Amino acid sequence: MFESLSERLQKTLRNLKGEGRVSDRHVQESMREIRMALLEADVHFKVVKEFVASLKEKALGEDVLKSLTPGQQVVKLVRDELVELLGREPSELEFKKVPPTPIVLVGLQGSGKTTSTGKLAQWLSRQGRRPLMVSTDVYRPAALDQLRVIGEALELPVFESESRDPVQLAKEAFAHSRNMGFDVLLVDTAGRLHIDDALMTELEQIRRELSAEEVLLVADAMTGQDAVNSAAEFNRRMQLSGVILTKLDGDARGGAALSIREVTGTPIKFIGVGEKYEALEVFHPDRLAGRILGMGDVLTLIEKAEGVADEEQARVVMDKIRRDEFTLADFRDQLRQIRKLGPLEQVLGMLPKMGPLRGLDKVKIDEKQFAHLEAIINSMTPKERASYKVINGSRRKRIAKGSGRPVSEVNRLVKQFIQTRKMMKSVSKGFLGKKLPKLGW
Ligand SMILES: Nc1nc2c(ncn2[C@@H]2O[C@H](COP(=O)(O)OP(=O)(O)O)[C@@H](O)[C@H]2O)c(=O)[nH]1
Ligand SMILES: [Mg+2]
Repeated sequence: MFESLSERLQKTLRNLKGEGRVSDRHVQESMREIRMALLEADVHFKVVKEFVASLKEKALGEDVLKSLTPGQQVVKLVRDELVELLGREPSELEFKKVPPTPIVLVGLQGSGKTTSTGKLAQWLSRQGRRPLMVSTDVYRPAALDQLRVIGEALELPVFESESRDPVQLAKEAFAHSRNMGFDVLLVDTAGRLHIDDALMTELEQIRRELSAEEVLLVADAMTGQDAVNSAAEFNRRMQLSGVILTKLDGDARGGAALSIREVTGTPIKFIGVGEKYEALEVFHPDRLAGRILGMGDVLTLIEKAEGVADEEQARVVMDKIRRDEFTLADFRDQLRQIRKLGPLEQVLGMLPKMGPLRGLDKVKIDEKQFAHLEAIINSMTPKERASYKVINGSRRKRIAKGSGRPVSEVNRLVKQFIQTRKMMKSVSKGFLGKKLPKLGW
């Protein structure tokens, strides 16, 4: 899912990241690209307009243009705007103080209500709740059978009765859950191909009779703008408390996810990502934003790094690298900085799983190695630290003795240092556009 949107956004932002400085023009052009990418992903045009306007204002702000890493800053802005659009914090189900809590699932026919009822029942039961399911879709006998089959497969109870009146059925099921100690009642309702008045009246009655505060709209992400429009209509009639966005495993372009919250003001609470009953996830705005931008937790990493290294210091290092003046002493400083970020494996684990840094997240790091590297550099004379080229064979032997490490390790360090210089040079030219030279450890 979201592949084309991610690809386009990533490409645009990659171009920006490569720039040491960005100008107004760069930002304007990128905004145009972002706008196109969102429209192509089927995001509602009003949402796109506001999104880009707000982004542009921030991106053209002093902070970004003057920053050392303007491209990165823009990426961060895009990500923050996406998170904002998607609702910032995950939105949880509200349970009543006095159980049972009724949860009514509504939506168009085929959107995934019945499947989601089963998925949610299982999810709740795994959370330690005791859910009961009921279908009020009395118009199609097959609908009742469908939920019964799901209940059997999940080994979770489904309420049935003689009644063929949807509101009556819901009331009976509610009384049954209270009497039998079920703490959640999931009400799977009938759907229509289009929203119609009779159905809305029926759903509204069910909501009122059960005093249901959780009314979840089940919307099919594959239907794009239609899902958004019907969500707006359902919301107008039903006071929705949230959305379950289904079929995000398919080739949905993602526009629905990005528009629903903004258009309805209703949070996405869960997403359906497959036909299996396990395929239900709590919706995390930040994770989806990250996924769209294909960036793993790299922003957390940037934030951490920002906390450790101050900009001025970073500027000095960058200048040194550009002028080829990066020394072993600087290398040692950098090693110390990196270690301050935390255990290295954890740091590498935050890198994106795709792109040029692919695979680095799985590298095993021996923390002791870092201490050894530092010991070796400490055993060098200031002159050696300032210019690695003087470190000949006899000096290497002396350094090895002084640090208590084998000569082979000293050799390796010098080699690594040379490679790191090379790599940093290409990083300083914008690493996301280029392949990284292989690291030697
Ligand atoms: N791929 C995929 N299919 C889903 C998902 N949710 C539901 N479906 C499928 O969508 C179809 C309609 O689902 P159903 O629950 O009967 O929809 P209802 O008419 O709203 O009750 C079924 O074939 C489901 O297997 C999902 O998250 N991913
Ligand atoms: Mg159904």
